[in-house]
Amino acid sequence: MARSALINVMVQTAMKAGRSLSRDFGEVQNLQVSLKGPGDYVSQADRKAEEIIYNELSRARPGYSFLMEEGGSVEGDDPQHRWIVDPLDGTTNFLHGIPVFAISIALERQGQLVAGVIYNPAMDELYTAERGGGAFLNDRRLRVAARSKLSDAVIGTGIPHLGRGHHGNALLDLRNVMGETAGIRRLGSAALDLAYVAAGRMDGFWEDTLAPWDMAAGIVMVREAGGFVTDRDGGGKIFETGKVVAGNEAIHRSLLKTLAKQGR
Ligand code: 2AM
Ligand code: CA
Ligand code: CA
Ligand code: CA
Repeated sequence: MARSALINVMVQTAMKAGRSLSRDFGEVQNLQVSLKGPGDYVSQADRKAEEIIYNELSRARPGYSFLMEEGGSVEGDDPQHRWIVDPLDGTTNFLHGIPVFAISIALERQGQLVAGVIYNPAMDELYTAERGGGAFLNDRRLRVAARSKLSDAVIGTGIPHLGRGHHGNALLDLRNVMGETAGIRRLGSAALDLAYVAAGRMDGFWEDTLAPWDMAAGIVMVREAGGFVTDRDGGGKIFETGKVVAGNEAIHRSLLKTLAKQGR
């Protein structure tokens, strides 16, 4: 498989940040950790990986803008291009020694998502996608799962810790979807949830209260694997609402319907 120059830059960057995360994963007990909000931890590992990504991408594509989880927005001279970066998606897993975490890098051109790379260094799984060029896991072309019935489907979700007593809506959704599927999975990394949908490992995924950096690369991945990704109303306001629903065409449609049910 021949990778484009753009994907190569993103892959080299993600791998370099991945080596940094792998080193830190080997000695998580020594990392300094702080709390940004309820259940939202950040460690030196997140910050180091983000610095590597920022430096590498700035050098390879001078002037591009950035939106990063830890560093926020950086306006470049080139307002047409923006990197959307989560240096460590799944920090809670990482800090607990659970090898389910990833680096997520996406590129927006004139407001359109055009490329995504998601890398889980602990499993050495590299997901790449470029608009119009398909999605890949390492060298293998990806395709969303073919299951069409929600009752056969394994569906991923996430339940953010928003503080005591603030889980009501997520629990109602969970109850509505759970009864209609073959199983629910909760990986703890939205980027990997979307990558798994692209790979056909999970049939669908939904989550509320996500940020652009959690989803950007995953959205490209699922679409390039033939899947559908929208907000909860079936529209394109995913970043604006922070709500995402993904799957193949049939599962995506069924999920939207189930999530719209009474009691929510
Ligand atoms: P993070 O590890 O980069 O913070 C898990 O469901 C997803 O939600 C992950 O992508 C995780 O990203 C994100 N997340 C973790 N804590 C969160 C919180 N308190 N609010 C919203 N999202 C959160
Ligand atoms: Ca975080
Ligand atoms: Ca994240
Ligand atoms: Ca993060």
